[in-house]
Amino acid sequence: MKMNSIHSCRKLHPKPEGLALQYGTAGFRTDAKHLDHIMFRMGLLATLRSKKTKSTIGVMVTASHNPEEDNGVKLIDPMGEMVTAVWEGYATQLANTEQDSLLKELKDIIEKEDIDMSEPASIYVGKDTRPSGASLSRAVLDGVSSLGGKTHDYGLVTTPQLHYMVCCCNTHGCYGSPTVEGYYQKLSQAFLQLTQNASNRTDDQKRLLVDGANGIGALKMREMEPFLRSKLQVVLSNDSSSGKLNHMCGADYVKVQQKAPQVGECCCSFDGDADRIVYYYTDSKGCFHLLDGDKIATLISTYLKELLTQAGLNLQIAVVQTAYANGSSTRYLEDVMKVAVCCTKTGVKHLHHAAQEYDIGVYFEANGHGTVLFSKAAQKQIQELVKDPNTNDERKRAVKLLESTINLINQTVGDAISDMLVIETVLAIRGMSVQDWHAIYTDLPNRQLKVTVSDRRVIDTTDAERRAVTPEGLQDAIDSLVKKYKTARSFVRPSGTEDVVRVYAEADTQENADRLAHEVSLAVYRLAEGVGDEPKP
Ligand code: G16
Repeated sequence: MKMNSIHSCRKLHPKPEGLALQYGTAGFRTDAKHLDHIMFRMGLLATLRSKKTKSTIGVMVTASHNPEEDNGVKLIDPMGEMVTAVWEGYATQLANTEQDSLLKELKDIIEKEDIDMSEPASIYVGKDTRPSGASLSRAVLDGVSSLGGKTHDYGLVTTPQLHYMVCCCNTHGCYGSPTVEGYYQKLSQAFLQLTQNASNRTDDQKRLLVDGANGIGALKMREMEPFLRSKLQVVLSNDSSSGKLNHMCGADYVKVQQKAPQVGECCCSFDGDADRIVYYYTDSKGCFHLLDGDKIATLISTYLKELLTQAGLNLQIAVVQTAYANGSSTRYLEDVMKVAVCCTKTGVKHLHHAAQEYDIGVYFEANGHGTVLFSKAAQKQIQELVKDPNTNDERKRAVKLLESTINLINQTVGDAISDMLVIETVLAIRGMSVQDWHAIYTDLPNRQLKVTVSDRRVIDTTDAERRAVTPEGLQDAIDSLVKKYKTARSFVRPSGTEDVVRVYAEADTQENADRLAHEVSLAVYRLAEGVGDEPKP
């Protein structure tokens, strides 16, 4: 092992003494100026992971929905999924080790994991459009080369594109070709195939206003447009040409503020690294209507369930949600659609794992982060039925649609571009407008707030984050506040991407949801050492 080169290189990326950061919901995230050493060390760790798994590993430099000044890093495992929990632990240890213990920490990981250091290593690196991305991704590359690993720097890509590349590489091209062009070709071919018979869509119905959050998604959408051959007319706003990343735009702004950065009959917003999407429209009275991750999960699972029935396939389909899922969506899925629903902690990694338990697992966080997983067995059954000469026309049509839908979906992770094309496909095939989709069920009014406390780790939760275990008295306080309102629910949890506690409340009216969220925020502020002024209504 080339310890000498680490010795010399680590001087370039020193860790500020005492700084401690956690590998959170989606990697490390904080102000970009604190991240140089983290990036270098994640380059080192990714190299070890690559040697251990004998596969290509991804490192994405992004802070997604966070403000432009922040940055972060996510590690991507061989099949394009998030790195495993044990390695998240190593990431935190390595990140927080003081400079003079760095070599010892590396040796500990190598020993624990029994890594053969003579194995080659290959790392794919990507970044979003943040100004800090260039120097931070160089620090990742330095880390990899310190341990003799090889890198492929994809430069500016969306997070899901990098996940896709990693999966393509490790499946030796079975998942697709590991290039940005290969990604556009795979998705656009599936989209064109799926929508070829939905020719009754008017130009107005093909028109979609896309808010690119002033980020990488806007750049990549522009590149992809010619591949869609006018089957979808994308009108881009917040396209990175002038505005600030995620500022008053993007999926997180739309979902949390419940406000539209653009007015139209059919709009969607990506987030900063294009792994989330939400839809919305403004009606003739000027009212804003949101179609979030829950609505997307409902639309897609209804479509897949219908195709399974038409194809005569007996595959189990389930929807995975988090505590943020609107109560109405869960009721609709369970009671009307008769689909199994399961709830996990926040974080795509948790939903992804749960979805792998089913033949078809549709997972979406309410914030618009999600995708669909098809088990190997399910994909095999679908492919066999396509080839079976005895399949009648109706079944053949359904099973071909399923096959193309699988190609359109980025199964490695939530992907705003892929999800958008799936949604447009479903709407086109079913002849639905966004307004028809919105009318499927009515969301319970809800509100999300943030509270700043001196140490958000004092809040510990259980039951998929639906109940607070600490600080003492907080859950009792929430329970008695919830009792004051009809069809109400509320929970609190420490964010894993920002230094805040998140508060969620839903109730029978918007006024009550707002009131409950505020009262719960006050309880958090008082019982968990709130910082600054008391939350105002
Ligand atoms: C990340 C995660 C999501 C999570 C979101 C908010 O999204 O990938 O799973 O829902 O952060 O997490 P938290 O509430 O813990 O801050 P993104 O799009 O920012 O990568």
